Amino acid sequence: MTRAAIALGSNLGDRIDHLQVAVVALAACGEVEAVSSVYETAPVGGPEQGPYLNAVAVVETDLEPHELLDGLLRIEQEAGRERTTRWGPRTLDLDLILYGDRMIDDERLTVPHPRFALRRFVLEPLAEVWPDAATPDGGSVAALLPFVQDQNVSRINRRLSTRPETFTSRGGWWVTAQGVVLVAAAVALLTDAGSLAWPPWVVWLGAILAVAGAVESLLGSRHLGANLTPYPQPLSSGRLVASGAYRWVRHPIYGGIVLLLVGAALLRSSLVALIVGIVGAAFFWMKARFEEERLVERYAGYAAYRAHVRKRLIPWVV
Ligand code: A4P
Ligand code: MG
Repeated sequence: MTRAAIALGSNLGDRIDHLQVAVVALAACGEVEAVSSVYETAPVGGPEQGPYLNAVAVVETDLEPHELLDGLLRIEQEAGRERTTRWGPRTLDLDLILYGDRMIDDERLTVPHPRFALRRFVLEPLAEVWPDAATPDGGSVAALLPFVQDQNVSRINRRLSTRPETFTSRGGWWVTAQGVVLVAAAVALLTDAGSLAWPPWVVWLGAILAVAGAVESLLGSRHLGANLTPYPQPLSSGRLVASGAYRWVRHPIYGGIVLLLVGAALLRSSLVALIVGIVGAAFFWMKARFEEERLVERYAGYAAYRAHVRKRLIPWVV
């Protein structure tokens, strides 16, 4: 068994998913002993391109170095890797950084990776999982770190798992809770009408809010087309939905539901429904926040989209 370090990088499409799938797939190359944190890193070299997510995995392997390289290339292929420009954007890049303390240099493989010592996006995660790894000059990985501090690298709050885990399964709790909120609102609206004697203008305000909410939700779903998710998921190659309602507000469907719930409660003069509506507003605000954290991790372009479209749920309001 030999200990090998593999650097993972992605800046195209669903970045975190590509890294996650790769970590699980690495089991075919050996035993995945440790996986570093995930770092968002400024691109080094190549054309102008979006930021990368990088990480390093340590694998105990029985494969010979060239067999291991073949395994890595296969995983890259499965992630839809296309080779166009050198150092250009990529769905997934897997580089063999170290293979024990072996030195290899032939037409297919150079180990240690020729540029790893110059790159903070490799050294920082590598130092986390294998700090005393020997470098060709006889030093250690940790000792190289001070020389690359000027490069922009920040650790994100997300671990990669060696077992398959999906955004959908993690989002399952939110979807269930959303169902509970919506059912509670429907029950309150049906059973508690007229519990308060509100003046007519409040009832009118409720009608206006409810209609505005329905319009906002419908506009939101219309611009998602077949890709019906309530947030601006990229359509293809990382291009975000940025048309229609999504030019003004980042979560129009959720925002519309909030307006509809509160508006309908006022319209029906129902205190219980109003309370459910307010709880629902807080809930959808938190759900939108959770999804945004995931989207920022996943898509290189999402942070820029967020800076451009500032409102989250209701245009001009919040
Ligand atoms: N090859 C030779 N040695 C190795 C090795 N140790 N590991 C050969 C993997 N492959 C190795 O690789 C081309 C060929 O290199 C392979 O077929 C293999 O036979 P490639 O993946 O098509 O090309 P590449 O990755 O674009 O080339 P290179 O020169 O390895 O690129 P780098 O140096 O990996 O740079 N900025 C940030 N922030 N984060 C990044 O991850 N990555 C790059 C790519 C540029 N800038 C980046 C990042
Ligand atoms: Mg590569």
